[in-house]
Amino acid sequence: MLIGKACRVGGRVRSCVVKALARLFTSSSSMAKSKFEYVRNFETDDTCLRNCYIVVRLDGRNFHKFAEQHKFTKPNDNRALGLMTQSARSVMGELEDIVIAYGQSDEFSFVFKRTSTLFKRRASKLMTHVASQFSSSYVFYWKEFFGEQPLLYPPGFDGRVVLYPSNRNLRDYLSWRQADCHINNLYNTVFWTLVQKGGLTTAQAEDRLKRDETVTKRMKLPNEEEKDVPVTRSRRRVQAYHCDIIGDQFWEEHPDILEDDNC
Ligand code: DGT
Ligand code: MG
Ligand code: MG
Repeated sequence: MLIGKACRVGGRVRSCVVKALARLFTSSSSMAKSKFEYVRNFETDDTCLRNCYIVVRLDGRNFHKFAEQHKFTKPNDNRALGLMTQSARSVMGELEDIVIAYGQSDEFSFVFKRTSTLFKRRASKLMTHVASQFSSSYVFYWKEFFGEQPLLYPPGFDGRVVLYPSNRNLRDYLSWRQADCHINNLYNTVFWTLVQKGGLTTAQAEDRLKRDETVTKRMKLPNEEEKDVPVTRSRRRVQAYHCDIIGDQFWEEHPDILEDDNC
């Protein structure tokens, strides 16, 4: 408004006012900057330790309810599994340093190569990029997998970062997630067979499984390998596998995933 007034008075006056204002603005803004800048020091350093594999694990928020409201089939919904895998592919497409991703149920683990310098190894950057890319992809590709079944509300995923310093530790981590998948899958398959085919109520099936725990522990599912997905990258191509990653065979067939322990 002041500048407009000065304009009418004449060119010289206008240029003086503009200069004075510019001086005032720059000096006060730089004062303000220096006055407030100290808040940066409240940011904490979250650089991940060198030489460690960085694992980001995501897990769906309240998927018990999400699965029910979106009519996921029990115990396993192939559409949901496919959508999770597609979302993980999208994450791997964006973040090149991920060497393997393993998923089951509503979770996915992403392993960054141990020598990665992506985002200066900052945990929060890595985790939030993985979580946001995964979540937006889950929504973006929903229709491809669920067709006419509408997405009723936006799903969310939590994330955590864990560091593993050796190949053994990393393999044990992935084995732990796969063993967890098999145990849950076995229990859920027997549970829902008792309900859907055996005519038991859910309470009766739960009670029955409590008593027969040793039987279910000894059973093996015929197609259990299809309920989880390690997604790996070989020379930039992302491939999905449904296979055992606890034994040695997978690792012998993919020697490029793990890096030397003596790096
Ligand atoms: P959270 O993670 O603490 O926010 O809570 P939830 O409810 O996500 O619990 P979580 O992650 O321990 O368990 C995953 C839930 O997702 C579990 O209740 C079963 C459901 N879910 C995942 N995949 C399937 C599926 O293929 N079919 C069905 N029916 N449910 C599934
Ligand atoms: Mg969950
Ligand atoms: Mg879960």
